[in-house]
Amino acid sequence: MKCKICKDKAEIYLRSYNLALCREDFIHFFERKVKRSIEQWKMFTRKEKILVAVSGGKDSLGLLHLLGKLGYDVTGYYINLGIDGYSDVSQNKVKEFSRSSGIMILIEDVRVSWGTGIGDLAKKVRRPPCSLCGMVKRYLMNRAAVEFDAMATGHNQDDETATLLGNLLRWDKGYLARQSPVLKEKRGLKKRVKPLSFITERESAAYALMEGIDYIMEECPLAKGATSLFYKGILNQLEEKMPGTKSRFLKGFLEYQRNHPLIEEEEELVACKRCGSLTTSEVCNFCRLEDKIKS
Ligand code: Q46
Ligand code: ZN
Repeated sequence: MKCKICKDKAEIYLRSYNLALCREDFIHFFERKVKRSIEQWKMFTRKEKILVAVSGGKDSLGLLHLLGKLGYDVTGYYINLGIDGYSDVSQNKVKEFSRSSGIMILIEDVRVSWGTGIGDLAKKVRRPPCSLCGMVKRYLMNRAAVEFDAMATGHNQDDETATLLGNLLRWDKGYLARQSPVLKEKRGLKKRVKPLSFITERESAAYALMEGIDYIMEECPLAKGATSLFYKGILNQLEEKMPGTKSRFLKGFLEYQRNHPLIEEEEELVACKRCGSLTTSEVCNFCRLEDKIKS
């Protein structure tokens, strides 16, 4: 197969676009697509300081690499969650990326303050690991983002469509109202952006490989059985039969949401007695977790 643009040997075929591209033209296509999302959704400008959450995986490292390449003011942020056989490998990938790219990455390790990783902790407090992990990551990320203008994550189109499907199946209006590539700065939380919202998992993996990014290929072992993986499987089956389904699903929702905005019911927020972050109760979930660990 030949590249549609330069007629050289194609390296990748994108079925939903019916487009075959060589390495160079794919990289160009990918970068243009992300840049367009950043501009169309007014995510950020070159004057803003962006904190990019990285996990060591293809999406987040690819995003940090790309934003650095496009000349944005980026810093990475990595949390070592103390997950056996996974976190230390991913941290090494992150460190190596920082060394070779020259992009600074701030590193935090939950074991330093808690003496244990997220898996053990979840057992102790009897919560599903991903729900605990999500809460901890959000809190630490918000805290780290204080000196930045926005925080970016590497969620791709596959992640976003799986989340959308889950939220729709539960008719979770609160989450649906907040599902967007950009969440403006609000109530003590920095602006949150997802520049890879319209990039497929496959495109993201191809970009990381073609750009020579060394990332962790394994998935987090605690993700096993997560409903999001089940939704991804179902969406992949739909995509297989009807190419373009995921993209239409997500774009259609965002378009509808733009014309008929769901109004998020806002609970009243107060400052957490311990840490001062905004929360719905006297003491925030994170501080309550720390209290439990100490006791
Ligand atoms: S890191 Fe944490 Fe994920 Fe692992 S425990 Fe679940 S939420 S799967 S993105
Ligand atoms: Zn608190």
